[in-house]
Amino acid sequence: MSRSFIAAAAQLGPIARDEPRSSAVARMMEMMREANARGAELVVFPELALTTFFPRWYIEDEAEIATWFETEMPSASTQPLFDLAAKLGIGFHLGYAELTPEGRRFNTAILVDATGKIVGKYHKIHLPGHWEHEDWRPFQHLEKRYFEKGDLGFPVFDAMGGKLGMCICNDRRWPETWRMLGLGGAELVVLGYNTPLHYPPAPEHDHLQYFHNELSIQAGCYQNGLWAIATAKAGREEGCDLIGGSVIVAPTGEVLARAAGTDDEVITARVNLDRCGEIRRNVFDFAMHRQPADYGRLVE
Ligand code: CDV
Repeated sequence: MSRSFIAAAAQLGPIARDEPRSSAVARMMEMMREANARGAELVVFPELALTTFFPRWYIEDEAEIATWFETEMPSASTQPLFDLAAKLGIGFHLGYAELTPEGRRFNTAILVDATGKIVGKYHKIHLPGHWEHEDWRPFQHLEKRYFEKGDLGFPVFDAMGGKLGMCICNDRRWPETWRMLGLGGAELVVLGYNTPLHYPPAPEHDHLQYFHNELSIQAGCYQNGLWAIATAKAGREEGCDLIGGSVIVAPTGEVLARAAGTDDEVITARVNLDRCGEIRRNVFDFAMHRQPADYGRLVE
């Protein structure tokens, strides 16, 4: 497979609380067709892409919580997306809430190859938010309540002719995420996010939400010499505004494509994995310049 290919971020607009998975999947299939028509070989969908962002509600009833989770993948409602990917010969990345056979709950992302086969899985490690209902918040962010911390580390997979890693939303703000993936040899990192425009614990930074999104991704790409495709679920979802700003970023840190709005939108750019060397053979040549013996505090 060529190490130079067109890739797409397929940003989703809001998903209503009562919108069935079949509707979200139909929207993603339409964007997959558009990405394919533009020559894309990989399409990246957002975090928790099958439903509304349910951690904004406090739910006590276990049976009700379970309705937001997938017990199998592909499932009856997602099978059409897998079938279309195989028919078009296009790979994809998808985020969803996973309930394992052992009853464990994860915020999960998968990588599916051009034959429709799952070739990689990641469980979100940096879970933001809180555990219990907090009255003062205009909306909740209960990821710590509904999900366990990821147990798979930061794996890197052989895909798209190179090495591909994943992370999910809040992970992108942490330099450790990018460094772990960079040290694992990742040449492309794909991720999805649901980022409210209003961050209740620090509202004085609300006007910086788009800036901090790009800052984190651009820094991660540059400091590790890798590509990123970052895809939002965006727009006013059940009264909560989510940022858009999906981007495709080069190893130089340059933004090559950016979503313009906050609805369903496909952006594309050519990803040439050989360009990682522009950074990795130079200022961030890890073997030559990294000094891990002096980084002990990072893992204390
Ligand atoms: N889904 C997320 O992880 N959202 C966080 C918000 C809550 C800060 C984010 O990092 O965008």
